[in-house]
Amino acid sequence: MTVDLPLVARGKVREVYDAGSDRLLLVASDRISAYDVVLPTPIPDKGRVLTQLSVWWFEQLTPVLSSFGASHHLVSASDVPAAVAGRSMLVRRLEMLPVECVARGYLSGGGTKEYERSGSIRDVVLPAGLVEGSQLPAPVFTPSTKAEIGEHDEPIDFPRVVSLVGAPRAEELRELTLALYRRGAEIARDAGIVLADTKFEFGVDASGGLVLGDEVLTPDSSRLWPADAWAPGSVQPSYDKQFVRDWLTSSGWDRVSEPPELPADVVAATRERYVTAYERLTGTPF
Ligand code: Q0Q
Repeated sequence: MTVDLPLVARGKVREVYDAGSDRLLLVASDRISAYDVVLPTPIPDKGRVLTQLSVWWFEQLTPVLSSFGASHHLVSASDVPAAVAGRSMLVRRLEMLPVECVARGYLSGGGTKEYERSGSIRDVVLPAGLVEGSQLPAPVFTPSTKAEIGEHDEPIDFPRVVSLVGAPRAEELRELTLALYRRGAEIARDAGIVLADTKFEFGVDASGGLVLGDEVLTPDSSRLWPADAWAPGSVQPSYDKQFVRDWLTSSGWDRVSEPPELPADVVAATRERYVTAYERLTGTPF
């Protein structure tokens, strides 16, 4: 079953359709990617869980958005085509800003490499002795440019953000990104989940207002770690993708050839992680 609307954009695991002059339809699939590759085996209900999680986060973050005079783009998660019911969002069409607004509360991935090279992340000097997985003294805004689909985003510094969107808006993006991250991290921690980092995308509506777009605080846009397994000093286990990553490693896959199908037990365990994350965060059954 497909969506009978013009396709606007297609990512690894999501599509965007034209739903009218001021509307888009964001559709989340059950596809999962690991090591930057889309795997051949879908995870049942992944699209539905991540969509409903975004819907819930938009509600939780509305007070923070309002305090900045900003809003979010969600119009409806029910007024959508039956073929994609539960895994799609009708949203306001925005003029998207060309900045990936990333907030990091912990040292990981590219942030660790930057710290090991320079003792800082972007323009924030960090204390000595931090290791992979360390909590940062305070969350850091680490923007990047939006790469073409399939390419890696390019890290940029704050002056570059200013050159892209102007100083007032750049400052607003940094402060709002950090405020949204802090609120998300607080809620996640109460659910036993470390929100290590996350990526927000913003746009501007017809009246020039700043609007939070895209998906929000999902396992696909964030690094989520089980809090009870947090142990700085090595790569932390991913809350949602660790079973997949470990099985792929054990399978001997070379990360270059076509990835293998996932076994049923890994699919089931991974589905359970998504459902559990939803139920712990929202306090409601999926
Ligand atoms: C928009 N995307 C992301 C994407 C591929 C999602 C276009 N409210 C909006 C949004 C949103 N969200 C977009 N454009 C205008 N108004 C977001 C990057 C890309 C698949 C899914 N693309």
